Amino acid sequence: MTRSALAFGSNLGDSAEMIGRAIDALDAMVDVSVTARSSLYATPPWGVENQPDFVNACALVETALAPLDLLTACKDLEVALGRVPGERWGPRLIDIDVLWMDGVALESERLTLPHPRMTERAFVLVPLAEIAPELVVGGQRVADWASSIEAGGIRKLTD
Ligand code: PH2
Ligand code: MG
Ligand code: MG
Repeated sequence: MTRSALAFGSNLGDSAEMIGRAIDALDAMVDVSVTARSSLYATPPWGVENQPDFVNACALVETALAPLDLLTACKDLEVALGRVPGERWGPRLIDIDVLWMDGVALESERLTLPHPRMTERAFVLVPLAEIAPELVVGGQRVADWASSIEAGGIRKLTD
């Protein structure tokens, strides 16, 4: 089993409900167990600014799946939950990103690990720091990345 960190985002529909269903569905998979889930956070949209605020969260899992199989499981789950193709960085019902897998450095067409932009995004770092402060990416603890990033506008929702 390999430890992995996942990020969840949604800004269409009942976003809190979508993220909860996504995490529950992952936990129900035979090859994936959720070991920690962060609080939900309301976050200002990044990339394309003219869209509703997002709800974001992170989870830690233990998985028997290889990296690309975990990615496929996440992408299939997005579709099962109703995601339809849309603009890059645009509004979405549910987005599930594989951020990190223990001991895995990978650069492929479908997946780069650790996620190349995770240390630049407060909407990832703030929830991740809540459940995995000691995780090291890019030579620094997630807690340190999170405390040095501009996180204005991010609000913790009730958990
Ligand atoms: N996801 C994006 C683009 N912009 N902004 C926030 N705040 N949260 C997201 O999850 C997000 C985003 C593309 O995946
Ligand atoms: Mg994303
Ligand atoms: Mg994605």
